[in-house]
Amino acid sequence: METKRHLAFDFGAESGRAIVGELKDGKLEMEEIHRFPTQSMFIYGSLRWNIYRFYEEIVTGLRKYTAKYGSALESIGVDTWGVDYGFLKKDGSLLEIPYQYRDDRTNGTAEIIDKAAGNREVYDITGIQFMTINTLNQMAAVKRDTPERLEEAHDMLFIGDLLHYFLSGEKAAEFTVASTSQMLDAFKKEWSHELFEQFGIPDQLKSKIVFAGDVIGTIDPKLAKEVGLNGTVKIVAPAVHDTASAATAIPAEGENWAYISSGTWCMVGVETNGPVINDASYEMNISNSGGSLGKNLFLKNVMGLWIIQQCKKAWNKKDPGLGYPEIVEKAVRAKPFAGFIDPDDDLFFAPQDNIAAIREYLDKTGQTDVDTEDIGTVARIVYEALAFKYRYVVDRLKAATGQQVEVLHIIGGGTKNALLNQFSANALGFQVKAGPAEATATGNLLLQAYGCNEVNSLQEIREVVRASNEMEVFEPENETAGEWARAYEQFKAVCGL
Ligand code: ADP
Ligand code: LRH
Repeated sequence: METKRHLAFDFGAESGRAIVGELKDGKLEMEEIHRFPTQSMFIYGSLRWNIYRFYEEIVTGLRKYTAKYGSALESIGVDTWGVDYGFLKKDGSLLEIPYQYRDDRTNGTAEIIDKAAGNREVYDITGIQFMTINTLNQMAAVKRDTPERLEEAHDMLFIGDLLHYFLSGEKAAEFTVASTSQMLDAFKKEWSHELFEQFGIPDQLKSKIVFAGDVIGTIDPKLAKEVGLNGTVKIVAPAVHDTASAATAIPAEGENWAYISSGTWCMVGVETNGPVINDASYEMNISNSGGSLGKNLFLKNVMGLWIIQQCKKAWNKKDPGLGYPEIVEKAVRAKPFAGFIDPDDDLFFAPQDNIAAIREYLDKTGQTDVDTEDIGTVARIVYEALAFKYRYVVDRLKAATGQQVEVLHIIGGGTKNALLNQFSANALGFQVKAGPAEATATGNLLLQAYGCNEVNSLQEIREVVRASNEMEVFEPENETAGEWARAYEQFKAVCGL
């Protein structure tokens, strides 16, 4: 039988990778052929994404593919973080360098949104958690500061969609990533005409919505030739939102499970068959992020491993060789429950110096005796805080949906941290199943395979994921259960939750 290979480009906020996938006997064989840092840059006094470098990394990935596998490739698909976009001018070129969602231009936009449309109305339409990173906030900033840009812009494409456009010339907004904008009608799965009108966003920015598995186009023939590809290479939309591609690849069976897509952000959620928009979900500020193949991702963003990434940057100035495994090792040896922080405090969103931010948080909450010079202590505080926050969010997801949760699936790069997996089981008091670490690329590849008719349903996709990956199981530790329960109460008290 002819081999069909797919190539996933998965861009995270910290790193990106190109992964080849091939379905064989009900299993997905994967190979990473290219990895590169992503990360944003300061330019023109603002934080932006170097989008043409991302494009070049894709071209490098394609070259590495042909060097190893030859000229035949069935399809490619790109997934990235949500909310960020690029504007195109009428002639199809980029209007400006795309902004990074942590840029401070969105300061003050929460008030603008509430005033213009009313938070409850925005939530009832979109079902999306209020966060200043949302595309709607970015639009409010553009309208306030540079309204002429909105007039000049002919198209708005999310980062992954923009990369698909660079590769194929086709303009489309994939549903899962478009849903993160807070500009989509969650039930109709279409742009919200009301919100576009209320915010004065021009209609031309409503790019055509496509769904995961749809064939968007083909790689530009000149580019294909340049990198050594032969014939037509399809661009098949994965869930362009990385979290939704990752959720596709949750190796879950049955009901009563929750998940964490663990990376720069930790997205804590349950899967539902449709949007859950009610008083409780509004009060708790929970998102209904679009899922693939008809699913809805009822989830909350937790600040995630971003905090430790930023600490690592600071530690690496003194000790460039310090990697994540060494940081985890130091945390293992540090004293438990030395201090408590709320990972979602604004202090940690975009600090100049995250260790100073942790110090400030500890001081303002009266925890002045914690040694923030000690790497293990700081890392352990962060990992414990994440585990506590997972517990806090899972309790809220259960309350808002009435769903039971008996097992937690953790997927994504964060699963490589066994200590955090164990802490999560301890904080939640039930079993944690960890893996796959490359869930996002796995989901991306299997959605491409779905688009090429090699698998036919979400159920089949998850069977393939289970057959192809070993999960690591973490049970709550009985001997520390009392300590974790007491510490959780302390965490909530200190953090005012
Ligand atoms: P993103 O896609 O958002 O860039 P990833 O899913 O690649 O993020 O996850 C990266 C994070 O996973 C790192 O910031 C780090 O905290 C964690 N991580 C990766 N490898 C390890 C490891 N070997 N030990 C502990 N943590 C790790
Ligand atoms: C995770 C993620 C998350 C979004 C954020 C911008 O990578 O896509 O789901 O909220 O980035």
